[in-house]
Amino acid sequence: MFRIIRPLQGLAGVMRPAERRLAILFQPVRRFGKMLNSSQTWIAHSGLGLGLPRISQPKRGMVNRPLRLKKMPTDYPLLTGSEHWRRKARMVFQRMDANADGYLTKEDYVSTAQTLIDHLSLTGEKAERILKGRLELWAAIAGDKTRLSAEEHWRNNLALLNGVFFRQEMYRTLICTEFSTMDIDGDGFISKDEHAAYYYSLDIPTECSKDDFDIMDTNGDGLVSIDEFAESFLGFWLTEDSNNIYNQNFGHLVIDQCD
Ligand SMILES: [Ca+2]
Ligand SMILES: [Ca+2]
Repeated sequence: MFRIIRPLQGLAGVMRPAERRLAILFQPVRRFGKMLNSSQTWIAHSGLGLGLPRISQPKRGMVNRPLRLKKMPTDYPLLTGSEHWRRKARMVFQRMDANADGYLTKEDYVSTAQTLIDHLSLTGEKAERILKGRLELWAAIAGDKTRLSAEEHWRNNLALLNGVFFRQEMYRTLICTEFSTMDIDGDGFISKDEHAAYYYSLDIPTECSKDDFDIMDTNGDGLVSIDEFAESFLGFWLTEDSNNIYNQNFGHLVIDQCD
């Protein structure tokens, strides 16, 4: 099993807050240098050469243990980019395109983060963590691009998600970063209020939050753990089944209207 990598220490202490917000504390991408075994050879390498997977190490509030997954990312078939899957990707694009100009930019991610920060009157470390998490998600998908069209967005996602780097390593840090942007108080769980606030920040009707939260909360304890979140994240992004229970889940997706 892989382990969640220890938090990155360093620059935060010597930078001014404004610099810290914009700094991307990424470590160099680890090249995938080992031989693939036979069950992994079907995985495309396409995510490796695009300059995409610059992703930071998990920060505070993250679990320092392997994710407990019923199904590993390598167990999901390669995505084909089906119409259904692209529809999901388009909806995510629309949710993230805060100014609705048809392109995703860093400013969209800053804007959605700021909406959440203002909505909950967050200050200090909490506000900075939310902003930094959103910027890391942007950097992970944008690579060296400054803006993405809807088509570039789904194509980048498809390449990233089918890449061996994502399927074997990067999924953990991406899931942790995404989880961190929803776990606002950093207690290691997403509460119903945190989930609703996340929806609010992406202009998703908050009345959809309860049902989507309950789908993720598989043990019914009223909280979404990172393991429960990881199942929904992978179920959403790595399946093309129109009946998958997580199609209307995973935070920033609502297909059409919730009922
Ligand atoms: Ca929490
Ligand atoms: Ca739970």
